[in-house]
Amino acid sequence: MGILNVTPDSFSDGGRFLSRDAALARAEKMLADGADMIDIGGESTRPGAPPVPLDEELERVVPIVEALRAVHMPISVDTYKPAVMRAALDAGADMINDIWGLRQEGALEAVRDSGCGLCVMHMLGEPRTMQLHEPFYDDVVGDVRAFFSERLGALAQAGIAKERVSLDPGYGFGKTVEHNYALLAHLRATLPIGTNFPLLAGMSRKSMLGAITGRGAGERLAASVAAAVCAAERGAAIIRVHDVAETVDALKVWEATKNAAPGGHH
Ligand code: PT1
Repeated sequence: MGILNVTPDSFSDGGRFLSRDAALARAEKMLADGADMIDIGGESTRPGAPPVPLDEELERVVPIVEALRAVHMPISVDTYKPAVMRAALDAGADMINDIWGLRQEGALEAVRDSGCGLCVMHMLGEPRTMQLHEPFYDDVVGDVRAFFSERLGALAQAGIAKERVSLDPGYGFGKTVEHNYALLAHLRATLPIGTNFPLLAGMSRKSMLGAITGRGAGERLAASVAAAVCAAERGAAIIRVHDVAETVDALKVWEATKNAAPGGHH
């Protein structure tokens, strides 16, 4: 899954049509580099980022969904607002990626009848404040698993088929560095017992990588690729990244090890 931010700071062009073209070009490059889906986001949800008003998010996201839809790209939309979900689905989005795990009032109803794919992410607290106070868990992997079970119950109750759902532990969303690495090391153990939902992992360029390497946000490519391979090895089915070409190369090497027999024959 390739990340396409459509916030005003993400494209230097200024004018609206220019940025629509720039977004389309970036999406096309990510698909050519091997992405299977483009994740469009109109509001930054990194720690401390301010919320974006509804009309602003709609203005940013919907034209880009339409532009990508027109050239038949698989589209995910990263939003927690039910009105944006509805507008994105009307415009042809294939998936809704919700950092709030469809907990906002009206979210379940907004996605119920469309048949779209869903990503239910775990977050402790809310983006503006989630990293301000030291996040606390009794047992982070167990707590995330319990959260997934609760949300799966709510989705089932709303009549949403489980085949539509993927689950994401939410790296960097109300977690310490230790919590994040526990969730990476034991990714499969976040799945509710007896289930096999696709797991989505998003660690690209995040501070959990800076904490280990000492590198700033602009120099975390190698760490991001390593994290992606780790996540794949530990059961991630979908990996959300900025640097598609580099990640796809690394995952091809990882995948080649899966079919290799000890004798070196097929
Ligand atoms: C994610 C994700 C997302 N992350 C899904 N959607 C972001 N499903 C946006 C940092 O610590 O992991 N899964 N949408 C971006 N959020 C962050 C969080 C960015 C933390 C940076 C950090 O640096």
